Amino acid sequence: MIILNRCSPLRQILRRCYSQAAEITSNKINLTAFFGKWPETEQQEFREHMRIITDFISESEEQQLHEEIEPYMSRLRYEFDHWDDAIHGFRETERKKWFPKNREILERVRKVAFDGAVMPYVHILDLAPDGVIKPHVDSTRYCGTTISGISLLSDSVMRLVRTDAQRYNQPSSGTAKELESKGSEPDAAYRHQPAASLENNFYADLLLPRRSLYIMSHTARYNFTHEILAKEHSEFQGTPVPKTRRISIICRNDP
Ligand SMILES: O=C(O)CCC(=O)C(=O)O
Repeated sequence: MIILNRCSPLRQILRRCYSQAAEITSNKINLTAFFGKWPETEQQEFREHMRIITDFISESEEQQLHEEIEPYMSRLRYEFDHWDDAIHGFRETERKKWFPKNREILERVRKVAFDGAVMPYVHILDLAPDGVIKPHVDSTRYCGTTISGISLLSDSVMRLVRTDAQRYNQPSSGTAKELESKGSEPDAAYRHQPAASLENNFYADLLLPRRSLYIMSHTARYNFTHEILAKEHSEFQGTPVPKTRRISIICRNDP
């Protein structure tokens, strides 16, 4: 159960966000911090294509998801050497069949994030407290326009950095195959790590509160790397965001 004590970092951030009245509509907190010189149209698109829904699941739903996953997950060992070097300190699995009450939650994800069409296998990624997801772009060979994730057990900060690669205007500028032939997707890896430095670039930090759902699609999914900041760098707008063990329940659509 989350108890936000009066001084908790998340509460401080939310209080500050709430006080930035101009940026907030009645039920929308600004959980995105923009850095660098964003072209206006690209920032507008990004806002549409990178959404966070806070309190997407209740505390008891978080618990029931955790209870279903934990018996399997706890038997796996955290891996610190991922074959594509994108993730450290993690264990993962895929699950197709869910208890009915958890199936209902995934049905809500399907409706809100995917317009109905989602892959049947759900990816579960359990990141150790000292685990990290390094900057990468999910391969267009294995994943379509949209990636969504429910965060369990911990808040975290996700950073999206504009890649140097040519802008991918899905869907008209090319299929995954065409992109590969242009050199944008060089191999069959699940995750690519294209050049995306912070210098002379623009990027965004997103506060992902525990029990929120993020929906990353189109420009946010194709033209930006995403990463989960390591605990020693986990801060949002200057306030530390303690990252403990985090489990994400990730849905994707077909390429
Ligand atoms: O844990 C998350 O929410 C993101 C996972 C991710 O980036 C990946 O599996 O490629």
